[in-house]
Amino acid sequence: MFDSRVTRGAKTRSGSDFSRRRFLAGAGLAAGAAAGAVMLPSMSAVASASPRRALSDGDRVPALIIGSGYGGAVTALRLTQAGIPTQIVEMGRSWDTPGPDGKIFSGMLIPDYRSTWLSNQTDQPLAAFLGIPIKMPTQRYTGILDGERFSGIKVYQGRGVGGGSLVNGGMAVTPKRHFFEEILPSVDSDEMYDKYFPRANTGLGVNHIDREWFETTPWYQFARSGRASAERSGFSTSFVPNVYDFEYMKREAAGEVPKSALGGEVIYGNNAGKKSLDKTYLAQAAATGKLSITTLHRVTKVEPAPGAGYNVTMEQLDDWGNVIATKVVAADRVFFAAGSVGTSKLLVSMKGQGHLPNLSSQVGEGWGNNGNIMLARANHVTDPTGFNHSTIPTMGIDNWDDPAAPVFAEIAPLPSGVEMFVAMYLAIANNPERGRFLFNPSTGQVDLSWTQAQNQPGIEMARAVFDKINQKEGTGYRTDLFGGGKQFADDFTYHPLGGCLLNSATDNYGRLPEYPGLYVVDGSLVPGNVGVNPFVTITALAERNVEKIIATDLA
Ligand code: FAE
Repeated sequence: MFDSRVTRGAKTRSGSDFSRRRFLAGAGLAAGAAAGAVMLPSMSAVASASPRRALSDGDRVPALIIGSGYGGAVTALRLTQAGIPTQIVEMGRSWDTPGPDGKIFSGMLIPDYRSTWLSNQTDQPLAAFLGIPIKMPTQRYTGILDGERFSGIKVYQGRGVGGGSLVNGGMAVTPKRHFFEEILPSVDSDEMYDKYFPRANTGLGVNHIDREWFETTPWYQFARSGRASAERSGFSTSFVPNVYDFEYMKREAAGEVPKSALGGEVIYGNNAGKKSLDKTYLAQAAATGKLSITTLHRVTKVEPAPGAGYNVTMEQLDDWGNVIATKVVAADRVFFAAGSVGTSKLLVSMKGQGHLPNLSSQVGEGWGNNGNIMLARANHVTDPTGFNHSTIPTMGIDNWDDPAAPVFAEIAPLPSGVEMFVAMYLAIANNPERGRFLFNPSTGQVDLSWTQAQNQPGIEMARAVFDKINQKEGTGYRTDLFGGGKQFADDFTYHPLGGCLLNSATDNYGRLPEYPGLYVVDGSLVPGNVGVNPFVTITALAERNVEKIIATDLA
C-alpha cells in the first residue's frame, strides 16, 4: 500500500547456498498455522485496504484504532460503514509491494529480510533437525513475523496491515458452545451462535475443503495418516474450515496457478490463496472511502487530552525499525486493537506511568497461551506422511470433552519436500494456568509473568493423548526438533489471549469505563484459552461489541 517500498540495499539470499539447514528452516513452521508465487489474479482484483495519508503531528481525528488485526479490522469496517472517518495506526508495514524477486512475501524455505520483525536471524518454533540448528541469519528489517520474547515464553505475532491474518494458518474454528459459555458467561451465547459467529465466518470468507479431493490428494497424506493413527487409538477427528481458498488450492495442485499453500508458504505470508484481512474486512472498510491507515507507526502513549478526547503519541519507524519522528494526534475515541500482548502492554504501561491512572486493577490480568504445546511423533517407514504437504492444516483430533485429557490438536504439516516420517501436531490443551502483565518501574517496561513450568499441565494433557497413540502405533516422540532433546515445545505460543478481560478489566462490551471513549476490541478480551484456534472468536466478539458501541456511544 504505501510506505512499504522495499529497500534497494536489501539482499535476497541466493539459492546456491540452499542447504538442508536452509530448507529445513521452513519445515514445521506451518504447524499451528501450520515460494514462489505471484498474486493470484482473482485475489489481487479484490480491493485491498488503502491508506490514503499518514497522520501528521497535531492532527485531530474522530476515531483512531491501534492495530489492524482481527479486532481492528472489524472495528474499522463497522465504524466506516456507520459513516465515521476512521484512522488505523499500525506498527508494521503494508504488504502490497513486491520485493526484488517480484513477490510480496518471502518463501518459508528460503526466508529473507521480509520474514522477520527486527531481528538478525529468522525465528520459528522448530529449532533443529537431527540436532542441527536451523535458524538463519537475515537482514534486520520490519519483516512480517515477530517472535516477542518474555522471560518464560516467546509469543509469535504478525506485523503489518492485517496483523496475525498475514502469517497464520487460516484455521477458522468456532469454539464449542459449552466452553464459550464457561469462559465468557456474561455474553449472551444465543446471540453469539445465531448472529455474530455466522457474521464473522461470512466476513472472513471461511470455506471448507472438498472432502473427495482431500481423500485422494498427495498434499494431505500427512493429515490422512494423522487421522488414521488417532482413530486407531479411539480418538475423534474433525475437518477444520479455513480462510485459505480451497478451490485455488486445487488449481495449485493441478498446476494451473502459482503455488502458495502448496509452495511452502504460510508463516512469512502467502503470495496467493489466503483471504487475509487486507482482502476482506479491511478492503471493505477502505471501499467506504472513510478509512486511512498509517503504517510503520507504533503507538507508545495514550492519555487524556486537555478539554476532551485523548492524545495518542506514536513513533514513526523507517524500514529498519529506527524511530524517525514522534507525533501526537488527538482522537475523540481510541480503540485498542494491538492484540493481546500489544494492548495489554500499552494499558499496563499507561496505568503504571500515571497516564491513565484510574484504569481497573484488572488490567494486565488473565493472560494465557491457549494451552499451546507442539510435538511430533516418529512414524514407522510403513506410515509415510508424504513428500508434499500443504501448509494449510485442515484436520484436528478432538478430545476436548475428555476431562482427563482435554485437548484439541491440529494435525500439522511439515512442508520440507522430502519424506520425513514425522507426524506433527499443535495441541491446544485446557491448561488453567494464567499469567499477568506487570509494569516494571525500574526499566519502564512491561513484563509478562509466566514461567515455562506453567506449561506443565498442558504437557501432561497432550501426553495423555499422544502416549496412547504412540503405544498403539508402537512409535515414539521426536526429540530432535525443538532443541535440548525436548519432546514437547513448551516455550512459545501462536495464540496469546487475555490481559484485558471482557467484563472484568472492561465492561461487558469492551469499554474502559474509567475513561469514556477508550475501548478494547481484540484478543486481550478473551480469557486465556478458547479451546480452539482463536481468530473466529476474536472476530465475532468484536462484531458484537462494536455493534453495541456504535448503537449506544456513537449514535
Ligand atoms: P493481531 O492480529 O495480533 O493484531 C494486532 C496488530 O496490532 C498487529 O498488526 C500489530 O503489529 C499491531 N500493533 C501491536 N502493537 C502496536 C502498537 N503499539 N502500535 C501500533 N500497532 C501495534 O491481534 N489463529 C487461528 O484462529 N487459526 C490459525 O490457524 C492460527 N494460526 C496462527 C499461526 C501463527 C504463526 C500465528 C503467529 C498465529 C496464529 N493464529 C491462528 C493466531 C491468530 O493469528 C491471532 O489469535 C490473531 O491474529 C489475534 O488477533 P488480534 O486482533 O487480537
